[in-house]
Amino acid sequence: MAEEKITIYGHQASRASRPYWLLREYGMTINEDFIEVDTGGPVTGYNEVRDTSEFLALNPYRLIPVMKHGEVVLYESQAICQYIAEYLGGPLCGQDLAERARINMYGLSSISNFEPNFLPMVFRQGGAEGRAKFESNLEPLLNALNAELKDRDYLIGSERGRFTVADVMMASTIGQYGRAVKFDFTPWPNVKA
Ligand SMILES: N[C@@H](CCC(=O)N[C@@H](CS)C(=O)NCC(=O)O)C(=O)O
Repeated sequence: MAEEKITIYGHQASRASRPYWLLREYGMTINEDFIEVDTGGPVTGYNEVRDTSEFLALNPYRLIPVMKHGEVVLYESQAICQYIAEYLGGPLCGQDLAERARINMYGLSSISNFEPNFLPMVFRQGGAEGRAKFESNLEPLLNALNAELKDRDYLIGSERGRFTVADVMMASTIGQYGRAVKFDFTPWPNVKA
C-alpha cells in the first residue's frame, strides 16, 4: 500500500467536497495530512490544471474530483470516498461484505436517483416549470429514503445505525444541493434529520 499522501484534484465548491468532507471526518487536515490540488472553478476562478497532460493522464474525461494515492488513481467522487474509507478504516467504513455492498448501493443511489433531480435545480434548469418537475420526481425517492431511515439515525448498521461513508455520500448529494436550492425537506423528517 502506498505511503504517499492522498491527493485530491478538485476545488472545494465541486463534487470534490465529498472526499474533502470524509477526510476531515477522519481528523485529517488539508495540505498537511492530504493534498488539495485546486483545479479552479466557479468560486476560485478557472485555471489550467485540467488541461495539463498530467491531469488528463489521470482522468481522460477531464472531470473532477480525481484522487491519486501512490499507484492508485480514481475518478468518480463516490468511488473515491469508498476507497478513502476502506483505506483509513474504522467505523466509517463497511465492517463486512454486506455493509460494504450496501455502502456502495447508497453511493450509486445518491448519484443515480437523487443527483439528476437536485443538480438541475441548482442551475435553475427549466425555470419554475423545471423546478416543479424535479420536485415531483423527487417526491417518491424521498418517500423511499424517509422510509429506509425510519427509527434510524444513519443508513448503515444495526438498530439506529452508525455514521459511515454512506451518510457522507448521500448527505453530500441531497443535503448540499438541497441547501443550495432551499429545498423544503419538512415532509421527510427522517431525511431532514
Ligand atoms: N459523476 C462524477 C461527476 C464529475 C463531474 O461532473 N465533475 C464536474 C465538477 S463537480 C466537472 O468536472 N465539470 C467540468 C468542469 O468543471 O470543467 C463524480 O461524481 O465525480
